[in-house]
Amino acid sequence: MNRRRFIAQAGAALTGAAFTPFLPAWPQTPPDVSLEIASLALEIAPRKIVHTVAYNGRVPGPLIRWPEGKPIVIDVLNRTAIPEILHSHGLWIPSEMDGSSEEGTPMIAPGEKFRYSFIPRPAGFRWYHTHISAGHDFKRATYTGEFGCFYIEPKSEPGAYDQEVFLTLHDWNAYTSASGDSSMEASYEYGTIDGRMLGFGDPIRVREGQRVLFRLLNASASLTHWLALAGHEFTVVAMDGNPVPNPRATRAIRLAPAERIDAVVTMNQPGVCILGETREQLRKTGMGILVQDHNQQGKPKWVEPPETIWDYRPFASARPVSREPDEIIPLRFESKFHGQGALDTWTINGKSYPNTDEITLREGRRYRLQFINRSTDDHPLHLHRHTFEVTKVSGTPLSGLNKDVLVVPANETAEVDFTADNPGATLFHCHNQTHMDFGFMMLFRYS
Ligand SMILES: [Cu+2]
Repeated sequence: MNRRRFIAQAGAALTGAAFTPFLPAWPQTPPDVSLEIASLALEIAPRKIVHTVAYNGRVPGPLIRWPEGKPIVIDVLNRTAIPEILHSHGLWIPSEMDGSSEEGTPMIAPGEKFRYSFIPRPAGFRWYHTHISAGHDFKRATYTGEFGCFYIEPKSEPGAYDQEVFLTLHDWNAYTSASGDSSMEASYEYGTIDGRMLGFGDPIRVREGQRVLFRLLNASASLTHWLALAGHEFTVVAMDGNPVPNPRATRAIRLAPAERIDAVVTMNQPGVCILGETREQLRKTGMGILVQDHNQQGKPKWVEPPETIWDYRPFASARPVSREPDEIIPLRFESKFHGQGALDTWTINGKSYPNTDEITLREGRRYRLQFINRSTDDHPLHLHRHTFEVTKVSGTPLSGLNKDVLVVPANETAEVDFTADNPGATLFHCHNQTHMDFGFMMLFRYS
């Protein structure tokens, strides 16, 4: 709308019978990014439709690519019937902009708009997603298509690759099914990469000998995924957007919910290849994408990777951290079984959110979180607004591995250190949507 028409309409409104006051409540400067949250019928394969919610009518939402340190303004309009909120995952931003109502960011009421403005940092592969709870409604929150990649460009990009490809993994149409110990967990009807089932989207086009940098995000609400690419090797260069001390090659990659991996692949197996879930039953739900050499046709190739156990340790430095923390915070995770067919509830040090203890941090101090997983589930643990250094995994000290999500396997322990350098309420939770919604969450506050 141009200015003249705007004034004309405002005038018409003033003289009209149904007078509504016209308040200039909204900033007049245009945003850098506009996101609109609305229902979407997403065709993940011909005539296979999932009914979901997404940003700007697409899955994933638009890639936000932005220079580190340059202020950004993101307007989010909520066209759904429930309050929404946008979390910027992995960024060092104020609590009021972080997109967590528990930290104090306002919710966006149905039909309303909210302006997020902050300085994106640190550089690297971050992402954005909804941060509402789903409870028993598996059509809400991170079960939907409300996610997108957020790449914060460093001042200088090493650029040791020929092509960059962002890929997002997601699972759809969740239903509850009994796990081995007869407690309930989510299973899914379909899996997609970038919103399409294996074989139904555009293939990734490459040339033989090309070095392709894959930026992989698992945006599933609760499933951990394993990926392989038809015999190719992935050289993992970053985890959760942060360079790893010891980049090394692997035939299969494990990505838990909310984790990211940057990996370089030299395309040295011609033809059409499947980049997909290593587990056949999940590949059959659609979790995969074709990688095609420009000049080649043929039957898509799949090569089973050698049996792999994922281990963070080889990517880190084997030297223990030199600095001891100022304080150690033990966090014990347990589940409460509520009977056959019911969802478990979760406790941190014996209490469920919102009754979990609040941890008080002092600015400038270095803290060690001691994760003690006394449950039979793996947990992708996420700390908002800070980056932590993984300092111990399965009893092995290590250093240099900086992340914002860490998987602590069933009945294992791990330790991470972080500096309290971003005052404000800070949420800590399991990134499995059901675990989070049923108690697995706590707040850190600064004194
Ligand atoms: Cu969990």
